[in-house]
Amino acid sequence: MSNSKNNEAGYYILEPNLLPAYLSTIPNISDHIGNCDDLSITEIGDGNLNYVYKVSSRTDDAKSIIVKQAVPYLRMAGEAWPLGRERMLYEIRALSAHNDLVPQFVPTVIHADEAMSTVVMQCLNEHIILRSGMIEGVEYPNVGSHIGHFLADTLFKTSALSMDSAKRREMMHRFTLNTELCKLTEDFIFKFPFQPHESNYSNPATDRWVEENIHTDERYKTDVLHFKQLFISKAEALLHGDLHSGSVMVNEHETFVIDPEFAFFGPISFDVGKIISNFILCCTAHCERNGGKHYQDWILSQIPVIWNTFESRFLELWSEKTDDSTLSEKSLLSDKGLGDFRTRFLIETLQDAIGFAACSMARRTIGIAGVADIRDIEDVAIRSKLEIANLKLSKHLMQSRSEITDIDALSRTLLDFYSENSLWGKRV
Ligand code: ADP
Ligand code: SR1
Ligand code: MG
Repeated sequence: MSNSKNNEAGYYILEPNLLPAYLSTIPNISDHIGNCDDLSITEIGDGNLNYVYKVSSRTDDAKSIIVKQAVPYLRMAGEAWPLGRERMLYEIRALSAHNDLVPQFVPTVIHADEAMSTVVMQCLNEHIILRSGMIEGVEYPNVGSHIGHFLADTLFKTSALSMDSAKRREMMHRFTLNTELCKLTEDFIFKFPFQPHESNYSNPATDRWVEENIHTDERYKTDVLHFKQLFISKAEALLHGDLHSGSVMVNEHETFVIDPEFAFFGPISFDVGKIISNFILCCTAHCERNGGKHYQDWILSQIPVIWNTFESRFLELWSEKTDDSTLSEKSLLSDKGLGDFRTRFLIETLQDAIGFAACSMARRTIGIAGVADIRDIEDVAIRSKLEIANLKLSKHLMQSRSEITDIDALSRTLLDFYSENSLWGKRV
């Protein structure tokens, strides 16, 4: 192949017909999919950026793998929007780091090919995307605690609370140049949704409200800018960087976190806030979807489960630390001083997570990359009602975050908002 998409040494786009030959060069691949001449290949990518294939043995579907390749453009926009393939390098590095830290929550990597911007990994055959399950109103008994556990372990163990100074800087160095994806976040989460922009989504029933209550609200936009600055400048831990409910795969028992291509060293509260915002967006959607109040209650119960598991596991890891990290400071502070430092750290993380959640809710409502929970609702007026509700809630959370000093206060704030705005669904 010799077109512009295939013009770099060692790289070509893995069209489905090229996959068998490519896979046959991977040592021991037959252990995973059997004979490479007898494969079933399906493109299952529903993400915004890359191509994802499920490759299975024709005779045994249990023998399946996932092949994910980055192409040199943004999939959702097409070839006219170039995007460097380097993102796969960071996905490979983050998957490897997460496999070291929390192997129970991430797919196993079978083969990583930087030249081809491709990763071959375990196929989560018995799991579905959390967003899809939540849209259908499925309650996953372990998902909140698994997400909290994933957050605590990945974030604590890559922070200066845990790592030795030099090792941490070496690790940061391996993620610092995830430039293009950080820039996507800077623009598509913290900028374009908050101003008129050609990439923004439009619902005629919502547009005017956005113009009058978002684009002209200097106070709110100043807060958004504050969080953009935090995102850019607070290199606290190795983030997943795109932890929404489309990056989590689940079943009744297990939870896996996929798609860490946005990984970089940023504020812990960004990952925490992003996933919480996705639970809130889905909660609002079920005011009109089939889950109704019953499912909304379940969703709202999971937010404290995520936070409480995150907090208790984070503190457990912290208290186990001996004094070899940059910030554990057992030799510097008394137990009381250290306790105060920990308390302040966690309150700040919660409040910043609420601010990031507010930004994320607005971008998923106004920006190009919406969430199916809301965007797939066909009735324009109903969709608009939910969009405006999410934007009002974003503003409310942004404004009240400094008064929220524990997770119960966040739960009360959410409950009050849904009650005061008549946002409970019919099924109870
Ligand atoms: P993108 O980077 O384009 O956002 P994702 O990594 O989110 O792509 O993958 C797109 C879709 O492919 C996911 O929503 C999921 O349905 C499927 N997928 C990705 N990884 C796996 C996996 N390991 N096992 C099963 N399905 C997967
Ligand atoms: C153009 S922005 C695309 C979005 O999709 C990814 O999942 C990230 O959330 C990114 O912001
Ligand atoms: Mg992705």
